[in-house]
Amino acid sequence: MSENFTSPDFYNIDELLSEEHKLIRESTRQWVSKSVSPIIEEYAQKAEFPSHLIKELGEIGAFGPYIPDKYGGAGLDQISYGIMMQEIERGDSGIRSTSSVQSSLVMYPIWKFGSDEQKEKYLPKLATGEIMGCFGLTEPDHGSNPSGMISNFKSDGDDVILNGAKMWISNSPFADIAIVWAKDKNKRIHGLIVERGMDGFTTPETHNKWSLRASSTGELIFNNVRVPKKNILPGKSGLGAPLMCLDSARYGISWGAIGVAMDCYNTALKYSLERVQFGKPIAAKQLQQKKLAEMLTEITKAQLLSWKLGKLKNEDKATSAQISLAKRNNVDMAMNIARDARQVLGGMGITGDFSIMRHMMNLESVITYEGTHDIHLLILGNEITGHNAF
Ligand code: TGC
Ligand code: FAD
Repeated sequence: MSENFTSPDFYNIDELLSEEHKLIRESTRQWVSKSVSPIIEEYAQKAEFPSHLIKELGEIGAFGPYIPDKYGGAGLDQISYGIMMQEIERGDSGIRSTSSVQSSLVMYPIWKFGSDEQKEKYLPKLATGEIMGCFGLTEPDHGSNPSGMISNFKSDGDDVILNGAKMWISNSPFADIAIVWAKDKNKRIHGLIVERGMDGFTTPETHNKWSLRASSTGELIFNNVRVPKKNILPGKSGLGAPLMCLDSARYGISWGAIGVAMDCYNTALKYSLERVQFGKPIAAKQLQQKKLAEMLTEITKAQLLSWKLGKLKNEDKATSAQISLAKRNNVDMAMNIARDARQVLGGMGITGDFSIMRHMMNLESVITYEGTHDIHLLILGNEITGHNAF
């Protein structure tokens, strides 16, 4: 199915894209069809991250697409970044996670808040995938409310001593560096670059997930870890710093969810045209047409939403609340489409012969991480009313 993938474009949204956008979409799409789609189900079934894809993700420019080329990024615009996330997530949300964590949660904070020395040391290697990073904000007792975090550090000469724990961290089991958010003695949040191999730093893997099985998730544990002060990101402190990173990643997810929805829609459409019951293809039945028509409607609305958000991001005008609206809407949209598409396939829909069930399970993580569905609603509620209901 993926080899001949064409995305639904009911409103001719392609007219809104540049030739460069379309080229990026085509090359990313081809890579996904060649390198991800044929192997991803097997890796998901055995709950293993396909680590051989890291080098290829670097080669197609999926690490830091919008980071300037002087730091090894591709220097592309925000719509290009979104299109790449759409295409990669069409393959699998876990592979998009790897790309968006590296880009928006590791390279972005180093680029925006890092010293020149940090940028030169880490960004070019992160862009190729020679080194991989992860992002530690969530703690066992502080998920939706990261400002309550207890991870902390104390000054000791040229170093700080870091203590605490993070959980649910994508890519932590194999990451070479972690961007860790922790409080100083004044309870102010800072970002620190913690390197694998530092004494007292461990990254145990989280097992038994039913979702994002082809992505590696784990903890970050800091037991008196001595981190050089030169590894603190100097450019910004406070909760606003990690939230700026999240804005960038949440924007990418709004596009990624469209990729999942397109894949589910295309699979359901093709199956419904081929599957005959009661003497006719099920596509000829009104109940199945209703599902397909509503899928196409929701995909079209989401495409326009993310494209306009990308324009606003290109102009540096996108607000956090606008990003919350798009992440929340598009992931929910993709979940509903995955559920309906699964039903169109009947019993076949639950097998690994098709991508739908894997997508559906992955979306249970996507709707939870980077701010839950509820939290994004509360962000919008706050924006509309001026009343914080967290
Ligand atoms: P609040 O008092 O509202 O704000 C604290 C400070 O931050 C500022 N701020 C922002 N700055 C930049 N961008 C944003 N989006 C911002 N939102 C708020 C704000 O102005 C304030 O600044 P200042 O100077 O006054 O201190 O904060 P709060 O404690 O009430 O919490 C707000 C809330 C709930 C919206 C926020 O904490 C939140 O978004 N919670 C959800 C947590 C979350 O999204 N975690 C994600 C963890 S990372 C992850 O899931 C990666 S998954 C990776 C993958 O595999 O793809
Ligand atoms: P909680 O915050 O405990 O929420 C539980 C429920 O309560 C949710 O339904 C929530 O919406 C609701 N709730 C919370 N507060 C309110 C409120 N004020 N009003 C109403 N309802 C509320 N984190 C990282 O830092 N880095 C990563 O790389 C990362 N990767 C992840 C990968 C996976 C596979 C998963 C599942 C999570 C990942 N996370 C990561 C963590 C993720 O961001 C958190 O799971 C998420 O922010 C929610 O936190 P929580 O799980 O502690 O849920």
